[in-house]
Amino acid sequence: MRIGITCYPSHGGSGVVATELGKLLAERGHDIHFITYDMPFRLGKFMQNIRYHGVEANRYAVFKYPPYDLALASRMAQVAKTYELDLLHVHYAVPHAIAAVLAKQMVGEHLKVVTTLHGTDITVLGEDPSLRDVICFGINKSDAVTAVSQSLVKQTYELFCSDRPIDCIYNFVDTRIYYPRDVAHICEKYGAPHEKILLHISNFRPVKRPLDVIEVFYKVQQEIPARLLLVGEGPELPKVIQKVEDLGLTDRVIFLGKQDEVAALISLADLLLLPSEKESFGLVALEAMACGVPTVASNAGGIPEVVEHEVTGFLADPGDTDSMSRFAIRLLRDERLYQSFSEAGLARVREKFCGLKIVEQYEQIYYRLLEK
Ligand code: GMT
Repeated sequence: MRIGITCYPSHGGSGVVATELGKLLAERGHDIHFITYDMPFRLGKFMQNIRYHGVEANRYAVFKYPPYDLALASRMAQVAKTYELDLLHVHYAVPHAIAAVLAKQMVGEHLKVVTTLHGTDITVLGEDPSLRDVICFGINKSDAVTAVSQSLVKQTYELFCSDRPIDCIYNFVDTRIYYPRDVAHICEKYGAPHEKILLHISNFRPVKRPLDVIEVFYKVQQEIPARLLLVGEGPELPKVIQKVEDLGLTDRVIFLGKQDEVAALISLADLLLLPSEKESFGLVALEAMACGVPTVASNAGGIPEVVEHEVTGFLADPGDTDSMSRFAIRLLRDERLYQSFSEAGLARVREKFCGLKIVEQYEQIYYRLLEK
């Protein structure tokens, strides 16, 4: 098949999933065309059947806002015509689904549109009156819609009262990249051998509750020698830095900023913290599981579909940092429990979230549409 993929190319779960899916589809012989405003950061090495088409919005002086959505729709249509695409698979509803529907109108009915909902495009933006109707339009006019967890499927139905079918296709990890790596040689950079390493990776937006990460860590390090690695940047970061200082944790917390390759960093950690307010899936918890690292998280949204409570990690209500720290301490102190969580996580990844199985589910949807 000839497939156009549009996503946010910057750091973020939806862009990662879209890029990894494109790479796997290319490995299976499909022609993949990324249509994005920048090269997706995970695209990596050159592959003959992957092309990149940039999107540039005109900044003409009359425009208060450069018309990116229209430029995207126009580029999608252009690429679809030139390369005779069979379908556009867009990740994140706003504005990608709407731009794709517009492109389809320019190109013709034969161009199919698949929209994958990732979370905040529904749970946050879907509640914004300025976007609600247009998101609903994008969902209803797509030829197929998928969501990354059952929880997100349910929330989409509730918010939009839509009766169009939405398939749940879980996110996945490439286990050739995410596996328990031997990182002994870099461990000493981040902590002494007797110290446990806790890790948080996010975009530091309020929905991730990064201040709770610091609270949990504060309680853990009172009981167990530990360090905290923080990966990513975002609006809450200044508050996080302040809290780290206020609690006297400066020499225990390491800020690593944005990182492109996190597999080795994850393998370095003993525990991942993900105390989010909202989370449709929690890709980073899956990546951690694939590296044999258990997670202590909130039970928000789709997280319980990824992290099995008391089997591969522990879950508590968002904001309940007392329970989260108690769970973390219990897990870090009990070697046998830790080992069983780590092994159960690896098995769960193989069983439910392996790339090959997931890519086949997307292919089934594509073939179903093209046969129609
Ligand atoms: O977490 C974010 O704010 C980024 C967002 C994105 O678009 O990258 O993440 C969403 O999509 C990821 C990939 O499907 C999911 O793993 C995240 O759970 C989801 N984030 C939220 O629902 C808050």
